[in-house]
Amino acid sequence: MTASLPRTARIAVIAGDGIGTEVIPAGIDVMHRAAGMDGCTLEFTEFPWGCEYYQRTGTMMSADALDILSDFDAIYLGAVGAPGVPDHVSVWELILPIRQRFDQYVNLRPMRLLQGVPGPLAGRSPADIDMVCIRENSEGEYSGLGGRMHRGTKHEVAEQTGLFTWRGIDRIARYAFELAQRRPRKLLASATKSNALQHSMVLWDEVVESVAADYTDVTCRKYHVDALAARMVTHPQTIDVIVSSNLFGDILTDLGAAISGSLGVAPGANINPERTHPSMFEPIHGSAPDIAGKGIANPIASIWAGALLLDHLGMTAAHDRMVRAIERVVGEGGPRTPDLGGTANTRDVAAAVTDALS
Ligand code: GGG
Repeated sequence: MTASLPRTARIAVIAGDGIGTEVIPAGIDVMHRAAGMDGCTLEFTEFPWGCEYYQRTGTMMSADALDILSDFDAIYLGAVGAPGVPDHVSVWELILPIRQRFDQYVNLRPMRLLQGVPGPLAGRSPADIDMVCIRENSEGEYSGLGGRMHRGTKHEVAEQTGLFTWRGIDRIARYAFELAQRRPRKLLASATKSNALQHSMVLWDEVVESVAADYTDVTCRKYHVDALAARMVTHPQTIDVIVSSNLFGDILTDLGAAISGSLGVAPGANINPERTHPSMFEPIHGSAPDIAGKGIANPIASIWAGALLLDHLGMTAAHDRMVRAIERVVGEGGPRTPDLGGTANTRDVAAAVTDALS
């Protein structure tokens, strides 16, 4: 029996700061059109949360923000961060509480060199760079545990504790193995550092190894994260799915975006696989204050994140249509923003992707 297509979806939008406010409207336009082609209606509700809100009110979101967001089918996030607001405030008062409260423990980040993009690695084709990172998104190095003592003195001490649980590693590893099983190469690279982190990463290795026994059709190899970073550059064609801790995945996916040509093309999905809470979709880039306001930010990462959102809601045809349109615009010499060597602006690229939907 085929599942019926959802007819409407309610999506909370937090465009946030900087270029988030430029790329998210572009993504919304494309999503409306792509979903509308199947007769689906998307209702977007925008929330003014972010650094400007913080500067006015002293908090990044309203006190009831998480309760409000819990009523939506999904959350579409732009970027947070602005000069004058410490980065740990913008991340710890908006992105991380949403991920943690809604148990979005999977951070899925595709990293693909699209046809026609001049990536920085000489001689590499799209077949060589086609990876997905499954980053643990609820604990690890971003558990928030720790503190500072003797502030402002020469005796100051800071402690940041990574929290790794058997359950947290087991569930992210299973998600990654299941994804690897559905991909042609069926390869899984586990990012570790158990030679130096003798508690957390040894537990990580043990749990990943025990989960591997349930997925014998997947070839799983562990790599120390430093060696894996080098391998992504020197032998990207050997990497398929990566499973990583929170911090390692954050770093590896910026690297993966860079070898795919630009951070401006890299989407991310913060997924609650059990669907007990809404999932959140975002470009992986930040607010880019250096180019904010110029209208030249690449909207592809946001459009692609929007496609992942629709796929999560069961609108798979709309997802496929959006990804094909991105591939067509980039691959057939359509408009490009400066990060990809072009001179087009955000709106030109979004309009070209909308026109390429079919
Ligand atoms: N696109 C959302 C954004 O602003 N990301 C910036 C960032 O540093 N995020 C931290 C993370 O992904 O953990």
